[in-house]
Amino acid sequence: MIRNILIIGRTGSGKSTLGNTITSTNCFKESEYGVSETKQYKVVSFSHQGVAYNIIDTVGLGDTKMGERQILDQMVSAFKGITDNLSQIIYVFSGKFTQDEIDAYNLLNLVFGQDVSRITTIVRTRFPKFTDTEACNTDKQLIINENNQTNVIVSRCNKFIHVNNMTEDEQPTLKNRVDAKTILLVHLQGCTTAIPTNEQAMRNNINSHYQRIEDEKRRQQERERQLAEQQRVLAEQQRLAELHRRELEAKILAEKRLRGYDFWNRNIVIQNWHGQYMTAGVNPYSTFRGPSQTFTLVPVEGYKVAIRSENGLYLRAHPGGQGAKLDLSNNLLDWEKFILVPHGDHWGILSFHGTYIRSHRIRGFNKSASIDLQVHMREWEFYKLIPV
Ligand SMILES: Nc1nc2c(ncn2[C@@H]2O[C@H](COP(=O)(O)OP(=O)(O)O)[C@@H](O)[C@H]2O)c(=O)[nH]1
Ligand SMILES: [Mg+2]
Repeated sequence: MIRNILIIGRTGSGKSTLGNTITSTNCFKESEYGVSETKQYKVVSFSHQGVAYNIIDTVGLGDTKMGERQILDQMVSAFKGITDNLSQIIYVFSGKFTQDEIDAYNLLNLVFGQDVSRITTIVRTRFPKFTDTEACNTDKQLIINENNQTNVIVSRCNKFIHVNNMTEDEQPTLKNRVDAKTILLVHLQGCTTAIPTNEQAMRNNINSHYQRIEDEKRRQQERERQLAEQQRVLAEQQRLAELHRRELEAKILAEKRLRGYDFWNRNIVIQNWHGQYMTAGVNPYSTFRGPSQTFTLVPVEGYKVAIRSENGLYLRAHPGGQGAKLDLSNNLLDWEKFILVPHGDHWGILSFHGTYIRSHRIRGFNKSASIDLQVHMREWEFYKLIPV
C-alpha cells in the first residue's frame, strides 16, 4: 500500500523544500520570498527500499492570497482522487513555535480529528545543528517548556525532527539535504500505521468549526448590541435625572432667592431688555395695550407667583402664544401661575405651559407681551423687576 505523507504548515516554513529533500527532486517549487509559491497541492510519488510514497505538498496556512478556510478546503480536496488513507502528516515550522503556529497546528487537528497527532511528525527546518542529537533534544525540550499548549502538542506528536535544508547556493553538495532525507526516511519507514481519511467527515469538521466561529461572532455582536442598548438607556436615564436635578436646583435657587427679594406684594414695573415696560391688554379680544402698568407679584404655592396688574386683574399667558393678557374674570382659579427663573439681576417668567413670557421684539411691551413657544435659553427674555 502506498504511504501518503501530507506536508502541512505555515507559508514559508519550508514545506516545498522538505518535499524536495524527501523525494530528492526539485518537483516542488521553493520560494525564497515569504510568499507562497504553492497555490495548489502537489503530489510526487517515489519509492524507497521497497516502500512507495506519495508526498503531498499543500498551500501554507497564513497565505496572504488565500483565506484560511479556502486553504483547508483545498487540503481536503488534496485527498480526493489520491487516497482514502493517511500514513503521516508532517507539520513543518521554523523558528519559534509561536501562538500562530499553535493555532495553525490546532486547526489541522480539528480537520483531521484529535487522533491525528499520533501520526503527526513535527519537523523544524533551518536548524543548523540538526545532526547533533543533544542540541535537537534541548531544542525540543525548550519548546515543550514554552507553555501548556506547546507541551501538549509536542508530547503527543509521533516524532519531532530537526532539519536544515539549505539551497544549492548555500551548500553546493546539498549534504544537509541528504542527511535530512536519511533521518526522515528512517522515520517514515517505521510509520506503518495509516488512518482512514473521510472527505465528508473532514468537510463536516471544517464546516462546524467555521459555524462555531460564526455563531460565536453573532453571539458576541448580540452581546455588544445589548450592552450598547443598556448603555443608551442608562445614559438617557442619567440625562433625565440630571435634567430633573437641575430643574429642582433651579427651583430651589429660585425659591431661596425669591424669599430674599423685596418685591413681594409691592408695586413693581417689569422692564424688558429693550428698556421698555410691560403692559398687558385689558381686553382679551383686542390687541390694544394701555400705557405701562404697575404689577404686584403674589406668591402662590411656594416658588410660584401670580402677576396682578394695578387694576386688580391678573396676567395670563395664552398657550397659543398670541399674547399675554389680563384676565377679566379675575377668578383665582384662572390665575396663571408663573415661575420666576433667576438670571443674574434679571428674571425669566416661565408660564405653566413651560414657555417663557417674551416681549414683542418689534413693538416692545408697550404694545404687546407675547408667549414664546420655543423654550430655548437664547430665546428667553429676562426682565428687571423694579419696585416703585
Ligand atoms: N537555510 C534553510 N533554508 C530553508 C530551509 N527550508 C526552507 N528554506 C528556505 O526557505 C524558503 C521558503 O521555503 P519553501 O519550501 O518555499 O516554503 P513553503 O512556503 O513552506 O513551501 C526558501 O527560500 C527555502 O530555500 C531550511 O531548512 N534551511
Ligand atoms: Mg510551498
